[in-house]
Amino acid sequence: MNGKEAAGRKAIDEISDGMTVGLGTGSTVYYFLQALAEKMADGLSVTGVATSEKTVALAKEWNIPMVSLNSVSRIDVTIDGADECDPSLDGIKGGGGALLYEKLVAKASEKRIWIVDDRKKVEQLGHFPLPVEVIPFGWKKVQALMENKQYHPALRRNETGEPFITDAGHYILDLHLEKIQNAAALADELDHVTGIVEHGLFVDMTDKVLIGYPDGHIETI
Ligand code: ABF
Repeated sequence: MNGKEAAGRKAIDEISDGMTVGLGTGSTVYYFLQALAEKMADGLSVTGVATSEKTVALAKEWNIPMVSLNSVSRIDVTIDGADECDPSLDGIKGGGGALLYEKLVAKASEKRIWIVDDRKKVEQLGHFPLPVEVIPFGWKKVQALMENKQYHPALRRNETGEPFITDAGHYILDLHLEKIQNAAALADELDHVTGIVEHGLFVDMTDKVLIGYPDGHIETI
């Protein structure tokens, strides 16, 4: 068992019968969905709210009943991955391109839990490029602004070299910052840039992080 699988399977402890569960995106969440499907085969009953088309497809494959975010009044708990997490439980998300829907689901959740392996645990955010979701119209103007700020933006491209397109039809600029001195201040700055739909700084947006290690043990922060 690797760290991601250990964390993914441990997250099952947070789920109880009848819950509405936000289902994140990524390979760590894949292990959680697998464990959830096993528990459902033993009688657990939950309803899922997806954060990406990829997750919808996995949930369908494993017969996890899904509802849309618009149709639920409350999400009991959301289990999601992350790309980096620091000691204050702030993180960078969006390496998989699902940051906008993930943040919408997280904001609608009573409780949020991240599941990561030990490689995601950092002292300071920023080494992982910060995803910034932008609308295609005028994206080069936003890129130029980020360049002027020395944020070293790079348009995310897919394997064919075309711009990566998010589920919402947007582009992503990845900011190569290396170190983020003040995540809250940077998040506020990006929140006010016209053309930026959302960014991957999740500040004060998780209640618990389950960190899985290669030997299978779990650290909870
Ligand atoms: C998703 O999980 C994204 O926000 C993040 O980029 C990704 C991490 O993927 P993995 O679990 O595959 O490392 O929630």
